[in-house]
Order: sequence, then C-alpha cells, then structure tokens
Amino acid sequence: MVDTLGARAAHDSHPADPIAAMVNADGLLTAEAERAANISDDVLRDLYRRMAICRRLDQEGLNLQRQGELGLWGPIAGHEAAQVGAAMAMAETDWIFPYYRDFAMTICRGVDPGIAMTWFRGLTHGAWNPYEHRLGPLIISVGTQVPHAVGFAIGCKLDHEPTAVLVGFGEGSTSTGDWHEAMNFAGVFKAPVVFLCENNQWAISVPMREQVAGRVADRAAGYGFPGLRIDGSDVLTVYTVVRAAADRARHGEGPYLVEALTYRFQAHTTSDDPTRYRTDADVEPWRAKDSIARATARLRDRGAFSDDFERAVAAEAEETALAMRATLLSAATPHPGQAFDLVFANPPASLLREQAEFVAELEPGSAE
Ligand SMILES: Cc1ncc(C[n+]2csc(CCOP(=O)(O)OP(=O)(O)O)c2C)c(N)n1
Ligand SMILES: [Mg+2]
Repeated sequence: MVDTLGARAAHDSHPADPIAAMVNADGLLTAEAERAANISDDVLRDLYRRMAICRRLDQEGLNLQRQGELGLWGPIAGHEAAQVGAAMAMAETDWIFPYYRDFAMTICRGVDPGIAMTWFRGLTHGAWNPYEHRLGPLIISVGTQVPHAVGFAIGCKLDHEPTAVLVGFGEGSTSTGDWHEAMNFAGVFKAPVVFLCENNQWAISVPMREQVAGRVADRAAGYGFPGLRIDGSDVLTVYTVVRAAADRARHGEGPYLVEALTYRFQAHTTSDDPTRYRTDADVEPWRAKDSIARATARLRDRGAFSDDFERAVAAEAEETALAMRATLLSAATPHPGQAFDLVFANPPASLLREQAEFVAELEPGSAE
C-alpha cells in the first residue's frame, strides 16, 4: 500500500545508520566498533593528555576569577570528553563554531590558553583570528552560533570544498528558534555539519526535564537527518562517532546530530550558586562516570598507561596553567575607545564623532 501521508516512525527514516550501529544501548562504543575504528594507543593517550590539561586550566580559570583577575569564568569540568573528543575528531581543514563553554575545543585548535583567557578578562572582542585556527568566536547569545555554522557549511559546499563543520551547544540551546531554523536549513540543503549537543542536564537552573520533552537526538529526524545519543563522558566514543559523522558530512551525506550526555560538575558560571537548585547527591552519580578516570581505565586495559606518563601529563598541565596565568596577566589592557574600531571597515562619520566624544569623556583634554 502506498503511504500517501509519508508517515513513518522516526527510527525508520534512517533505517541503516552505520554510525548508530557503533554504540550500544548505553551510547557506548561497542567492542566491535572500537576494533573497526582502530584508534591507536597514541591517539587515546593524546586525548587523555588534552583532557587532563584542560581540567587543570579550568581550575586555574576558577582561581583567576576568585582572585579578581577575570570578570567571569564558565567551568568546563564534566565536558572534557565531549569537547576534546569532538574537536580532535575533526580534520585540521574542518571548521569549529564553539559556544561559550567550549574552552577545551579552543585549546585543541591551538589557541594559546593565556590569549584565549583574555576574552574572559574583557580585554578583547575575539581573542583569535577565526581564519587562523578555523575556529569561530565563543558565542554567549544562546544558540546563535548554530545558524552561523550552518551558513558557513553551506558556503563550503557551494565552493565544493571538502570541509565539515562542527558546532557546539548546550541542550538549553535546542529550545531557541535559531537552533530549529538552523537544523531545518541544514536538513534541506544537506549542509556538511556535525551538531554536537553537550547535554549537561542543566541550563543554568533549568533541569533537562523542563527543557526538552523527549530526546534531543530524536529531534534530528524531524529535520530529515539522523541523530544519536551517546555517552558524552567517554572520550573514545565521542571521538569515534564524531569522526564518522564528519567523514559522512565531507562525503556529501549531510548533517548529523550527536547528543553527548554529560554533566556540569561546577556552577553554571562564577556568577551562579548551584546549591540553590541541586544537591551533591544529584552530582555524585555523574562523578562516577568521570571522563579522565574512564580514559585512564581504557588505557590501562590496553596496557598503555603508566605512572610515568600520568606524572608527565600532570607536570605539563601545571606548567601550561602557570604559563596561561602569566600570559593573561601580562596582556595589555586596550583603551576602551578601541571598541569603536572593530565595528566597520570604513566607519561612518557619525560613529567617529561618537568615538571622539567617548574618548573625550574618559580623558578630558584628549579630544582637542
Ligand atoms: C539568547 C540568550 N538567552 C538567554 C541567555 C542567558 N543564558 C546564558 S547561558 C543559558 C543557559 C544555556 O544552557 P545550555 O544551552 O544547556 O548550555 P550550558 O550552559 O548548560 O552549557 C542562558 C539561558 C543568553 N546568553 N542568550
Ligand atoms: Mg546545559
């Protein structure tokens, strides 16, 4: 019988998704998929190393904010596997569009941590040149980086570039119009995008159950492409799944939504007090899934982890954190009037007048 309404169950719309077949019911990479993916011990050690360094940098971000050296810090603890796994799964020629919490992605893209931190100190409007690192700016306006990423990906496709684009966002972003419009556009135009939802169970104080009815991953079916919920605390799973989704995108097969389940261990930002809306007992079960401990266990299973390696990584993390602090604290504070310089390539006279007035007000005498 012809199905004139085209009504099919969501899971039928992508009956043979080979990426979904890589994970078990818990969203973990199966042993068979792990063998097939053939990720070397060196790659897994590097993922561990990057996660451990980023965790130490996160602690330093918190320290710096508490010492009055940063305006704000948004902790990443709990997101290390999702961010490092996904960023390292992308080819160097691919692009990444991060959201404010994606600090570890920034570091994986080779941005100097101290320079990246200048953004949180309010010294810059964008700490790096996106073209240099193939990395968009960290975006605070929830969800707005998603249409940026999709538009950019469609541009790459029109230019026949074999580029995939990764975009990071929280589950809270999936309630925004921007997100849905971008998903629709991506589906219709088969944009080479990997959507990475870092589902940490909270949008500030709003729990997941008050945010999304159903699963984020299932929303992809409504836009005509596959979505998959995975264990976002297992770096090998994230790396393998995102690598496959990026490969698929580069081969013209369109977008893919990865929902990486994880947890935010710390406050939303340093301006938030999580004891107002959750207890330690809520956090505890997630600590048991800690990404660094699990990467350690995987490496031990492979006989590829040693005390020397652990010590060397800890020493490198310490050194990187201290270098980050030194770079940040020695960065020059720009004159506030510089904000005007970055709006137009050819500023209109009205803006130049405003700038002059602003500068004159800050420094009487300088406008003469
Ligand atoms: C358009 C917009 N609305 C509201 C906010 C305030 N806000 C900042 S973060 C946030 C929650 C986002 O949660 P989620 O997307 O789950 O990301 P998470 O912070 O959990 O990583 C909100 C509502 C904002 N920055 N932008
Ligand atoms: Mg969230």
